[in-house]
Amino acid sequence: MSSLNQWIDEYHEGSRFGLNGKILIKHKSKYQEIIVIENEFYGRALMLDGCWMTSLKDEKYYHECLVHPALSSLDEKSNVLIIGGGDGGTARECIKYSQISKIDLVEIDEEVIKISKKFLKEIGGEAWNDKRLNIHIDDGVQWVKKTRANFYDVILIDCSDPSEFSNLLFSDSFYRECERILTNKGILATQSESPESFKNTHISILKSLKKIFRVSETMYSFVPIYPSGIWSWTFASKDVIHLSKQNCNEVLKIEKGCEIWNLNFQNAAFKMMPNKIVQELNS
Ligand code: SPD
Repeated sequence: MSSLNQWIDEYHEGSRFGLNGKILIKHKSKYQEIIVIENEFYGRALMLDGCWMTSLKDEKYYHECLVHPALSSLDEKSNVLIIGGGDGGTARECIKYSQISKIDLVEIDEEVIKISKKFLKEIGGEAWNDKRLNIHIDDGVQWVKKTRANFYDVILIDCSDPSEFSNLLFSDSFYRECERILTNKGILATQSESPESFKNTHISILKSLKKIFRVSETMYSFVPIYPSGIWSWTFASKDVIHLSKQNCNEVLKIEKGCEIWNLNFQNAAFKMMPNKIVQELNS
């Protein structure tokens, strides 16, 4: 691998988002091209098929927002399903909750896990050694289909942007299956793309979840290395959800240990829907 610094860009609809640095690995798996680069400001960063996924410096913006609004507000959270999440960041945030007894992480591409463990080991951290974490190399859509009804208390969808091989993770049929395997008081949390750089996909996810679940709420924050920076996460349930209930000691302790997420941040983030999105959802 070249020791010279070079630019690696994510191209997105006439814009590009680049990081400069030394490429540590460039590997073609059965599913996608995987690159890890070492950047001066963001540290090591992972790119899959031309899209930035995460970096050591900014990953907490993403993983803390996907996990804590759901887990901190739930009373029952024994069984957790993570779809995707092969870098381990989502699992790392989950293991902070003592009530969780089992986490199934279903990642289609084994190479993403291997490369993350080797080059980005801080992201998964202790999760990789946690007895509650069960890794399954499988297709998330198939996994959900073969799971019995009312099984998971939490489903966390930590997927890439829509593409030929991830499209189904954004479909009504998949969300319906998720609804089926979720417990009655359970919460589904999904990254729901950007209201700016992925506006149509964002609106389509929100409309689907609103149609299929009794309640769904979206929060907005930033992921600096993603196209346009502004990002969203949506939380849905068959029951009425109270996403601001962080009142037990464990949650207060978790809140103190977070870099980005806290209750105030979350409450504000749920009120950040840009008006153009509000209007399109109402039209
Ligand atoms: N534009 C990139 C969206 C990717 C979301 N998933 C990131 C995976 C981090 N665990």
